Amino acid sequence: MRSRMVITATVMMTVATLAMAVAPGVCQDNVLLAEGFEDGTGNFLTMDSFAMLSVTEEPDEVYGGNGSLEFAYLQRAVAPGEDTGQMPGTVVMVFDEPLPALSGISFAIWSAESTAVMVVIAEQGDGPRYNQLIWCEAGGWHEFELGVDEFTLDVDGPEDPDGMLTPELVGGIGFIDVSGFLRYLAEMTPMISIADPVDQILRFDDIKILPTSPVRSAPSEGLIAICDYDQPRGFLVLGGEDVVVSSEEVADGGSALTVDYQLAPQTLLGVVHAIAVGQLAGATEIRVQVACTAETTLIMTLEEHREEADAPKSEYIAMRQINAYVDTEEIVFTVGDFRLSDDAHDPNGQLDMDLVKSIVIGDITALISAEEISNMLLLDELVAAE
Ligand SMILES: [Ca+2]
Ligand SMILES: [Ca+2]
Ligand SMILES: [Ca+2]
Repeated sequence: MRSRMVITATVMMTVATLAMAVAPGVCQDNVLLAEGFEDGTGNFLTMDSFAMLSVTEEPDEVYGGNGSLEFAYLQRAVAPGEDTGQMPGTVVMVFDEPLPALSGISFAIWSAESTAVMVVIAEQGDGPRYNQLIWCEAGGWHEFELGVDEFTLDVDGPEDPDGMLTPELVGGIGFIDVSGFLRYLAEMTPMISIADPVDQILRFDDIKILPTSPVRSAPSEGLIAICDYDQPRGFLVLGGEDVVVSSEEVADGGSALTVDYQLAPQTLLGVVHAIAVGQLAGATEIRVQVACTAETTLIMTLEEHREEADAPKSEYIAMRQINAYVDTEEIVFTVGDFRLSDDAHDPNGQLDMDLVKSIVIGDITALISAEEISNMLLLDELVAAE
């Protein structure tokens, strides 16, 4: 998404510019910096000149203590290169000083409209950017703890000379409501349903910058973990109408992702996962657990990263027909199952797993049948296997 590149670049250049001394942060043994919005909006800035940044003290709106940050803006499409003063849904927490021990971040977030938020950590200047997607379902507080090592380098941005995030160079953390880009995409293609612009509120509280990252269970031998869906992070949901994202407990003690939605004729819904380029090196197949309540034509698309700017996308597609109301089954796509999509181009004409930068799992039933679809799609344990 080239629009995302332009916007995150602008955000992070602004972060670097604004990384100046404001108020000293709270320092505890296990916390590098804490912000609970008990005394104003802290070191938060918005990149949206039409947005309102304030502290709410309404008891039923506050997560902890007496105050929470409230960020109100018009959720609307944002086009590539749009004026920096008009970046909808973008806030930044600026650090007073570098935090060399930065390893994780925890926070609580509340959203009036269900949306994906991209958390961005960037190195100063026009430095490399690292992203992590979280899903904020409307109407309740969600708690996240993210390890810096789980963030993915944005390959559409500047390269990172040393190949890893350097905490000493981080000037702040950005939060971007991704719906601005999704609305822009929806304007570009009739396959993605678009909602009218809407007044949106994000609330934040209890933000902690941590010297530790959460411990996650390691994947089994020979497997590369992509998304376990135990928490709503690592993906975004694109398209569909009346979309409700939830989770369902499964036997392994974790959770599966469930997405309820309607599809108008000739539209689709996709669950989009960002992949660190190189992560799938050596993989020969992709596996995912799937169930659905309507017979579904499921697609999986893999997109390769291209170094050349403005190169046509190299996108590969595989398809599978899934029966309704069958127990969760594991779907396996081997490299040989994928075909270059019609409007795509690949210089070497073959799918290179080590170049894959995104995986989309989509329901194209309404695109093919031209009928209205009501479905619940369950996904779990998206992994690659060697
Ligand atoms: Ca608070
Ligand atoms: Ca799971
Ligand atoms: Ca290729």
